[in-house]
Amino acid sequence: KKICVLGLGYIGLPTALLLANSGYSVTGVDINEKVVKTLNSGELPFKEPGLRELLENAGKNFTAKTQVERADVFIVAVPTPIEKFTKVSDLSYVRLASEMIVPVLKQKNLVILESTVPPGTGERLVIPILEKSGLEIGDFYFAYCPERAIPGRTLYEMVHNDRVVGGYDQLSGKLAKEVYASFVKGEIHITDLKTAEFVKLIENTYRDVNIALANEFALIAEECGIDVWKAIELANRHPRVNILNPGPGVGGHCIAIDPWFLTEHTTRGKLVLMARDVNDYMPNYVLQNVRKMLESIRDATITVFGVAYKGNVDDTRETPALKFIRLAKNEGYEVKCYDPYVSEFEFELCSLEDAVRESDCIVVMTDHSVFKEIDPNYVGKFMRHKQILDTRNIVNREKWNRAGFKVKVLGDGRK
Ligand code: SAJ
Repeated sequence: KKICVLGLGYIGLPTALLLANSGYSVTGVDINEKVVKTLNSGELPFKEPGLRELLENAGKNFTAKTQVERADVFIVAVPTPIEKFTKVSDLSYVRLASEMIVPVLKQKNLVILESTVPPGTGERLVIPILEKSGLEIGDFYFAYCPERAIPGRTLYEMVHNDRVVGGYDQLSGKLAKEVYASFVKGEIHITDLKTAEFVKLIENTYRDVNIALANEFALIAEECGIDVWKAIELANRHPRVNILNPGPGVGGHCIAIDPWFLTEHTTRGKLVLMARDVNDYMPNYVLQNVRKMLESIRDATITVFGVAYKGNVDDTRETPALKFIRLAKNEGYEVKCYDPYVSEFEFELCSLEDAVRESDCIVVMTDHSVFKEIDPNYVGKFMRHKQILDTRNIVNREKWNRAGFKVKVLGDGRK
């Protein structure tokens, strides 16, 4: 059987390679020629543990192209960004991918949408585009099958997580399940189209709201002079309480976006959007803390440790670090960034030494494991003032104190 995967990004590429490794003949399609060339020369367009081995093992079962070809199954895994100002989903890539399938769509083909979309998009937008082929739904099959893998553990989770498959009709659901069953070890649950679209959105909204709650606790604790980290640790000893970690805000291409998709067609969603607001405020709050630490220093320089949106990944999409850096620069601070994972970013990235040279305060924005190993005695030698603000609670306070650093952890309740 032949499968065409449209969109070779963080989800499309691993999915295509898992299918190729399961024996399908897979064509990966991307409108970005650079991605196609990179893959065909045996290289990867981004890092993800285990992906290289999969590409090597796929051999002839996988080729990358810029054009869609005839196939039995089409999987659409293109990005669905959010329009910055209106906060409305941008479905232009989904539209384009669906239109690319139209000329090659045949009877009994199965089209699967994986991209995150507002509930009802499959039926309202995608199926009508596919029907421009002259075929009617029923002549071809359609399913919505969201991905749940977490960047950094994508391949493990793609194989081991349970999956939800939303079929337009029973047969569509059954056929889509068969495709995923070739590599998924978790359970595959069949439901209808719209429910599957909705499920994806409420999963990420659940996480966003819970992170907002942790952040709100940090803000309250700070005012009360309480260490939120200790408080959360104790609260989590309750058998039915599991509070997440406060931090500098929520980034990534899903959690900060999906709550908007969920609410774009409804009159409800106040709680959901209030959580968005809390999380979006966190970079401002980080700056408020930095301002206090730099109060008496003229022409202060800030060193940002980590611009990736979370630990141990190279992804900077929607990273809260970007908002923090922009705000800090607008106040006249010089900002230097260090992130050993990231190679491309809106602002220049420095080596560790250059980033801390003549700096007045380090701000840990990302929980990369390597940051825990940094020697405060070493970086302290380069700095003008030895101060560190840790928004992730990952540095060892005693160790940094011993090296002469003033340490502030976000939410620790200390002035
Ligand atoms: N974060 C916190 N505190 C926490 C946990 C996370 O501040 O306790 C922050 C992270 O630093 C990051 C953001 O939240 O900035 C999101 O990170 P994440 O690790 O929670 O999630 P993502 O965006 O990498 O992946 C999520 C996952 N969804 C859920 O856990 C419900 C993943 O399973 C999805 O597949 C993915 O979104 C997606 O593509 O939808």
